[in-house]
Amino acid sequence: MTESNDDYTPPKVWKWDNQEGGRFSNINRPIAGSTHDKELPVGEHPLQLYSLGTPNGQKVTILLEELLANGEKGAEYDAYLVNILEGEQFGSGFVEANPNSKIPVLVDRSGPKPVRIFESGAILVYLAEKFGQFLPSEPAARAECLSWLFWQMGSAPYLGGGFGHFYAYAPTKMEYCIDRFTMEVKRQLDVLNRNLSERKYLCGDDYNIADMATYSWYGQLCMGRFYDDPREFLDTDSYTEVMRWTKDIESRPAVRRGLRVNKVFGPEEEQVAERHDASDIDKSFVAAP
Ligand SMILES: N[C@@H](CCC(=O)N[C@@H](CS)C(=O)NCC(=O)O)C(=O)O
Repeated sequence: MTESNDDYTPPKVWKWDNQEGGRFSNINRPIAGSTHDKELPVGEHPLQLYSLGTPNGQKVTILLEELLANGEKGAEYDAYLVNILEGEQFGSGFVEANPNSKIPVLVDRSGPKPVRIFESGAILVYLAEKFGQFLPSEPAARAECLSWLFWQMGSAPYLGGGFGHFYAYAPTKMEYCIDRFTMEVKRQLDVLNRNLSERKYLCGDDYNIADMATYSWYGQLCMGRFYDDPREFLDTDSYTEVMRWTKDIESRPAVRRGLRVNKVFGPEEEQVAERHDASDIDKSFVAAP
């Protein structure tokens, strides 16, 4: 990699020199498939989650905790930690469950044959349909929910892979890249803000999987939880409806529980590296004085 962009002309054929730098340089690779043999562990619950407490992982644990809070015993789950910085997503068992080598992955072992689901949006739809909750069945309401869910799935890579990468992780600060993705992220926040100025939740009066997915990214962004806290830079407080909605969602006990699962960064007392029982999360809440 050259330090300055001014003297770079792309070669005829790109070659992997494994030197691009940045926080994820030791796991980035241009080929798919596994790098080593490793089976996935299997716990005792019907649902097995292999994940990490990033927004893509948290949206799933929020839904699981919401389902459990509503009394769905079949939503009991084991949440195993996948350390992506150590390359655990390239183990053979993980790749069998997700050929794309990214967290989160869910394996449903409640039926005669295990069912694997990868892509966080697909996991949310699968669970919502399995339990008949948080995804409306009436066609127009369902279409609105899926529209916002897919909006999040399509938009977040601009926030994470674009803005977050160039603002916080890239080895040098490049104005062109930061400007381009800041513009897009602020536009996305404005899309949300306008929608939420007319509705309590993204799709109307009811909270659903589109809110869980979008809160995990944009709500937590507005709380300064990642990318070196860019709240001032993005002027997130000015998106008042997004802030109102974020605080409403954060007031839900199941959300606060889901946020802690597979978390291995942030305040130590909020970290629950693995969840195999409700008590694993209970222990992480400091008792009120
Ligand atoms: N579209 C995927 C994205 C998942 C994703 O990007 N996961 C990241 C962590 S948030 C990951 O596993 N990265 C590991 C890698 O890129 O090797 C989803 O929503 O499930």
